[in-house]
Amino acid sequence: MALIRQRKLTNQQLRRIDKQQAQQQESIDGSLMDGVVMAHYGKQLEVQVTSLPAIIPDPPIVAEGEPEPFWQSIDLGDIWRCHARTNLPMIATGDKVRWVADPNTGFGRIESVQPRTSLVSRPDRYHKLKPVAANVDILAIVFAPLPAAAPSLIDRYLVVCHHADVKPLLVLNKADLLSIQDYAFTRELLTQYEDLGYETVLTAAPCPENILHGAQSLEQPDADLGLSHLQDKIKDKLVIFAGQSGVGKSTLVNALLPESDQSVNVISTNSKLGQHTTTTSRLLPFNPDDLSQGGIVDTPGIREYGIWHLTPDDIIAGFIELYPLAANCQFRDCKHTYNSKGCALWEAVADGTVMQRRVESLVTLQAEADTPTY
Ligand SMILES: Nc1nc2c(ncn2[C@@H]2O[C@H](COP(=O)(O)OP(=O)(O)O)[C@@H](O)[C@H]2O)c(=O)[nH]1
Ligand SMILES: [Mg+2]
Ligand SMILES: [Zn+2]
Repeated sequence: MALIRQRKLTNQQLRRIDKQQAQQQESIDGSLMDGVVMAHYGKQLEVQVTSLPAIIPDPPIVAEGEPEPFWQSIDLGDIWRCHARTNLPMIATGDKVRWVADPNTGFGRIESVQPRTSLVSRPDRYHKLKPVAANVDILAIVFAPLPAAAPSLIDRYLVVCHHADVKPLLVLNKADLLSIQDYAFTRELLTQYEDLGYETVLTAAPCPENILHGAQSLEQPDADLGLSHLQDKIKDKLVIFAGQSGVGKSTLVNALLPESDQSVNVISTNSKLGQHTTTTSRLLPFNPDDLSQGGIVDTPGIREYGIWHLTPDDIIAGFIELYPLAANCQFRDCKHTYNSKGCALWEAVADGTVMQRRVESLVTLQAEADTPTY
């Protein structure tokens, strides 16, 4: 066995190292500031300045005739390109971070990540689970009379919300079509989820198809069929919109954001790194100057949200009315299928205390989670 020779340092050397480290730490501490991750491009991130550092660096003094060196002042609300320290866990859009900015390069470095209130993850194309949005308050599950709502998809998103610690909000969009298309079915569906304790809201997004926009709803003569009820519910919150294609997510998101052109104030750097291509997700604030007023995390691909990473127990935990009943099933490993012996869920279906389709949704999702697709 090879002997590892430890170099012995004298006390004086140790003291000197301690002092150097303390000095380095002090200079980092003075430059540290708060920020929020606004977008994520693989290795690079965009961070918005939400507090200024204790020590604000002075711009260089340029002698007459000398060329001006690159200098980027640190201002509240600006967005900087950043790298993360290598030893940090994976960072997501919406993360609150402590970071330092270097005015000489226009680049920042994330030093630490603050504790999260919630974390939405999804598998990347290699089926590896990636965090995509942190500190999201609400996941808006959007559905519509047309294309017709798929209740099992709503149940799937409710499971996702439960697992990510995000509050679900059921948004029935295209309410202008309610009086003519599938009225009874869609209204009943909404009531079912309200009875389970979930919040719901009706919207009609401003768009050419919406002929009733601005007019009064047949159902709620006093209600304006626009966005105000949704706006009330997501005020000061960070929201993700999910749901089937064609239900109006993009239309809603565009109507909720202050400028249709979501160009952001990204600090240009003197680097030659070129343009970024894809982003995993981006935070679009309701008020770009005040992130505490919330916003929308635009996350491509959340539609195809797989649940293979969840266990059957995780999944039933997301069925809030079924979860407490499962303890009464005759067998601990009950699959809760129609002919499972002594299944408490099906007894409750027979009693009419729970909905059959919710139990069927549960069984489908648990089976899916049991059979990974990769
Ligand atoms: N009638 C009606 N049409 C809508 C409403 N919201 C969106 N649409 C239309 O539905 C179609 C799909 O909308 P889009 O926002 O692209 O859906 P997404 O796939 O969920 O992002 C578009 O033609 C929209 O103009 C609405 O509230 N009422
Ligand atoms: Mg869209
Ligand atoms: Zn059972």
